Amino acid sequence: MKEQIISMLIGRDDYLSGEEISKKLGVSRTAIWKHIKELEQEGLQIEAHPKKGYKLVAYPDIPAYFLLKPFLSTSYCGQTGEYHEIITSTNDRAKEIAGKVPEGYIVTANAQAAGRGRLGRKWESPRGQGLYFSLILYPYLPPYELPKLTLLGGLALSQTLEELGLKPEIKWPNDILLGGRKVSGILTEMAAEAERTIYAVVGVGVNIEPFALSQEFSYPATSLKEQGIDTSRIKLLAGFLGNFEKHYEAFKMGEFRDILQQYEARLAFKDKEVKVVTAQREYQGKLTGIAEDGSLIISDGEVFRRFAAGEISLRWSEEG
Ligand code: BT5
Repeated sequence: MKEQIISMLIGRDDYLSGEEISKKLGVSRTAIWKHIKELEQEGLQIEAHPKKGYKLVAYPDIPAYFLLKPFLSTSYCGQTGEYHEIITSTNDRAKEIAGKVPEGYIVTANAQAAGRGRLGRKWESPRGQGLYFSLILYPYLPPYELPKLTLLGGLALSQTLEELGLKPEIKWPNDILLGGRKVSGILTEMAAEAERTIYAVVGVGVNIEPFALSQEFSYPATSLKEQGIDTSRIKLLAGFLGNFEKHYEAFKMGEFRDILQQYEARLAFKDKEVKVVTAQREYQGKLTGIAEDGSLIISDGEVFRRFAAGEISLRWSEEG
């Protein structure tokens, strides 16, 4: 109910009468008033005028879908969703409800108790310090196409950061780097039958504030604050969703080539020596680019090898 009230008040310059709200939501004006008081206790500033009604003046920067409306340019991504003050993992929650909610539904959280990376790794998600969300999609595509969603996510986030004046690079397949340090990671998960995708979940974590890392990181980390950017999580999320939806629509129409080109233009370590570590062994070679199917191409001077996302980690070869 409170979320519905916010959705009605947000993005309006004028007052909305208590009567109109109560009529739309089918509850008494006293009930509305009680909800407004609760919202004020939660940090929203609402002006109440005895005749004119209510007006939302200010609200905290929580990445909740019901605060997105004024910033959203999408037709379905982020138009529905749920917000949690704390959750184990937004990806886990998204997988739980996938199939029961509309496409584009987002699960966002202010903190994650068990944020996850790939291959059982952790994603540190302290309260209020980052943006943590998962986007639920139902692509009508064969499962082998889905790793490309990670690339779409990386491109969309990079472009969102570019709109803030930053110069991100993408460490294939799923890390966004600023000044050579990791500011964001993407975790795409899915459920599929042999030929048919049931759902895909694109989970994104972005560091906003600097925080002390509690574990040894395989890669140096940074945050938007450390890169001189002060942005609201709501605007960042809305920017990402706008860019992502555009690419996703093109991708569903089979237009991946252009996306790939834009992705490659931001590729970290392009034409540099890198080390690729698979479960079985390590390869060293030059990172020459990304193949049509989204896999990574490494050349050791004689042989070109392709690596699919998910099975490897990529290291800057000088890291040792
Ligand atoms: C990733 O995995 O980078 C994917 C991270 C996806 C996180 C989002 S948050 C919302 C959604 N819900 C989830 O539960 N997950 C998604 P990977 O490439 O495996 O990188 C993991 C590694 O990054 C860890 O082993 C650490 O070394 C490092 N790391 C962990 N937390 C970090 C952070 N906050 N900033 C930078 N690096 C971090």
